[in-house]
Amino acid sequence: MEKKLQSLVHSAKNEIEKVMTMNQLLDVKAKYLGKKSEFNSFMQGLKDLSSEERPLVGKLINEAKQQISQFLDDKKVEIERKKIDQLLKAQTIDISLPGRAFNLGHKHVLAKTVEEIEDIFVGLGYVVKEGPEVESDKYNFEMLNLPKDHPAREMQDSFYITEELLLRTHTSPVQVRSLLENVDKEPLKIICPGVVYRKDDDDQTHSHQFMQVEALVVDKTTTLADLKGTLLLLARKLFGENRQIRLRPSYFPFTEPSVEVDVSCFKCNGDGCSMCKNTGWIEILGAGMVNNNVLSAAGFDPEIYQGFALGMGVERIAMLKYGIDDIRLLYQNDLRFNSQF
Ligand code: 2NL
Repeated sequence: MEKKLQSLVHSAKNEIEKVMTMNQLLDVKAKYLGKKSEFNSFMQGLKDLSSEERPLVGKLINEAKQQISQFLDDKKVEIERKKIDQLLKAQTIDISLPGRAFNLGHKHVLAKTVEEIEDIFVGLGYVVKEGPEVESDKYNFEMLNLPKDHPAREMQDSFYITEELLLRTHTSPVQVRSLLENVDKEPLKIICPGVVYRKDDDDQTHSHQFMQVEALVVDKTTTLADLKGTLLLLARKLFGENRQIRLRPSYFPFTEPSVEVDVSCFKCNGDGCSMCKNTGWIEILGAGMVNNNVLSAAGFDPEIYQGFALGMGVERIAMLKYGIDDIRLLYQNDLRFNSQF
């Protein structure tokens, strides 16, 4: 009996080892442990044994059954693991495929230049101020020492909405508003970036709409020396630490004295080249000490207060910095141009 069981376990083991699929495994299980199995006939035979033999043989049969069950269970685990391995292999992602191109947008070169200028002044403690683009004749001209019949109005011909309303020709009215708001006459340090309009024929270097940044400082002790120091710092931050500046006398109705500011050529270092038209200098902005009439009109006593102001065209700064030769490129939204910066 024992021999018979042993050979049964042995042949079950052999057959289970050869099994490849779940169905085959079920067949083998039925063959060895099912109702019509040899095993079952051993169980049936137990009742014919004596009461001494029955527990001994029963134990042997049980042990054999447990062994066969264990072989079947192990095989089942093995088949399932193989199936998962095959699935994983079939589902691997081919990471050698090129990815899809993703176009990330970025700031326009003009916006970048405005922010760069803002950052320089904010670093010096200035506050950024904005105001309306549709202005009154009073704030845009009269408060800035440009009365109605003044010949200097010719320099800033505008787009009029009514006799009294126009598109601002500079951001100076924003500064006038700040002076008027400042009833306690606190020291003032502001920059005013924004779009301005002038009736002009568009060409390579002119546009009827452009961006300006103006700066204004008013205090009791502000002098031309403060203006020069600020201009030198601005020129070096924008065009390189080795730059020098040069001030030339000029005229603006809202400043006295007025200056035109040049920076030493950053291409030839002042030796003379096509960029600076062989002069070694490049004009970058206009500035001056705030005209007494402007201070008075805004309620600041020029005997007590004085200040400086400067104004620059952002397009001009951007064109110089990035070597752009036509102002119109800045407005055409051509990605071939925009994506270069
Ligand atoms: C330029 C020159 C300038 C100012 C703007 C200003 C403003 C006030 C008082 C006095 Cl409230 N001045 N602004 C002064 C000098 C020059 O702009 O070429 N801009 C494009």
